[in-house]
Amino acid sequence: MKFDIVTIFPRMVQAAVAEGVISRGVVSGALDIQVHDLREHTTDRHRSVDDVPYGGGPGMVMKPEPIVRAVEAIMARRGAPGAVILLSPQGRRFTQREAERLSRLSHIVLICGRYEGMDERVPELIGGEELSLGDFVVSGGELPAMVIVDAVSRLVPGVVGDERSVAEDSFARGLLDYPHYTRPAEFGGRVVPDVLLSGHHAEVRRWRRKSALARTLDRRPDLLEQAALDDEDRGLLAEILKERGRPDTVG
Ligand code: 9WO
Repeated sequence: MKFDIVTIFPRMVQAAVAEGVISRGVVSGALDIQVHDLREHTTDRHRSVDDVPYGGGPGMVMKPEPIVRAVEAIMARRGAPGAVILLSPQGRRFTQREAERLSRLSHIVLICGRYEGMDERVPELIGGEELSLGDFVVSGGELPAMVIVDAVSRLVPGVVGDERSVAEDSFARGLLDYPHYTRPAEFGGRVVPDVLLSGHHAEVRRWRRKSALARTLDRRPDLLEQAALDDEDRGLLAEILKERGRPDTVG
C-alpha cells in the first residue's frame, strides 16, 4: 500500500514512520510511504506556503497553489490515488470502519495543514475528503495524519506480524478490549484474576469476553447497541446485569 504525505514538517513525519510496526511494514515492502516537503512545490523566492486571510482576522491561511502542485506531482509519479485526505475538525469522523475502508485502497494521499487553516478551494480542486479524529484542535494535520497511517497500515496484510492480534483488536468485534495482565501474579497488593492462571482456555476466553462486555457496558454503552453480539454474548450480558442486581436493563 502506498501513502504520500504532504507537510511543511517532513522530518516530523519521517521520524514517526521510521519506528515500530510501520517501519517494519516499510522494510518488508508491504508499505511504501513517501513524505513530501510542501515548500518543494512553491515557485516564489521565499518558498511561501501561507498568506493573509481574505476578510481579515488573525493568523495565516495555507495557499492553494503549492498544495495543488504537490498533489499533481504525486499523481504524475505514482498515479491517481484512491483517496486524498485532509485532516480537520470539520471532517467526517474517522473510525475503525473508516480505517478498514481505506485499508482496501492501494494508494492514499494525506495533506497536512498548518496555521489557521487551508484555502477552502483546495479540497474542491483535489477531490479531497476531510476526516476528523474527534472534537479537539491540534496545531497541524501531521499528528492526525500519522494516526490514520498507523490505523490503516496495521490492517494491511503483512504489516502486523501476527494476524491474530489484528483480528482480536479492540473494535474488531465492536467492543472495548478486555483487561491484560503479565507477571508477577501479585503486584502492589493486586492479584491477577485466578482464571487467567488456571490454564482452562475455554474459561479464559469466556472471562475475557465477559470482561469486554462489562467494560463496554460501563464505559461505552453506545458501542454495545451497534456491536454484533451472538447468543453467548447476550447470555454473558444477562449474567453481568444479574450480578449487578438489574436483570432487565441495559446501560
Ligand atoms: C483542512 C481543510 C480542509 C478544508 C477546508 C479547510 C481545511 N483546513 C484544513 C487543515 O488542514 N487545517 C489545519 C490543521 C490547520 C489548523 C490546524 N489543523 C488541525 C487539524 N487542527 N486540528 C486538526 C484535527 C484534525 C483531525 N482531527 C482532529 C483535529
